[in-house]
Amino acid sequence: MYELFGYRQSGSAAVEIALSLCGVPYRQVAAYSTEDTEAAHELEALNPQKQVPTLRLPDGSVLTEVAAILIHLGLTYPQAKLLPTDPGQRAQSLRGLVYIAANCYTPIGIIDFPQRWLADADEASQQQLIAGTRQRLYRNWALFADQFPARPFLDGTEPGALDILAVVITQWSGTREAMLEARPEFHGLLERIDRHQRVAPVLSLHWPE
Ligand SMILES: N[C@@H](CCC(=O)N[C@@H](CS)C(=O)NCC(=O)O)C(=O)O
Repeated sequence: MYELFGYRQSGSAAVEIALSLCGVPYRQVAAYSTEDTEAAHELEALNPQKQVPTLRLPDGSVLTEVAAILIHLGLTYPQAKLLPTDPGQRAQSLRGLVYIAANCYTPIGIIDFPQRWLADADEASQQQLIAGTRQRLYRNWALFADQFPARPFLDGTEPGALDILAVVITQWSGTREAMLEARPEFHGLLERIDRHQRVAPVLSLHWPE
């Protein structure tokens, strides 16, 4: 059985949504790096970055990196329609997943843990790093909105892996509010994905209205 190491309101919500669409049973383990729990130690043993989502596969192997996990599930369970079947559209979807992981998920780690990048820096310097990273995060989402069209969803007629990752990773650091201002159409798309029946049941467990 799959075993998902995750946490409330974290990136693991995207994997929960995907697993539910795949219709496969899985066990959830609540773990987070800052907690001194048995589950957090187990997470670190599986993933030295001690980050969620971390997915243990039925064969015992371990998958980290949310984009890789979503792509793996999309390829393994095509009936879940996580990835477009058209090769050109699928290529853009893979590009989008990697774009979000690299350009929009990574900044969140800097905002949440500035001391990892500026060890021994004073509070003012850390706040400066956070403010600069936040502006870059909003810029990266605006550029995403400009390059990835909704047809009517990012993955086509129904929300797929790219839609799922976008709605989860925009939950933090004021991204939704920034997009309402900078890219209102994209903000509207995110709200449509939030409410879609393929996404809402699991997403709302993490972010109730
Ligand atoms: N590169 C990873 C990033 C995962 C990540 O940053 N997860 C956050 C939760 S949303 C985390 O576990 N943070 C705790 C930490 O970095 O100590 C991915 O793409 O999946």
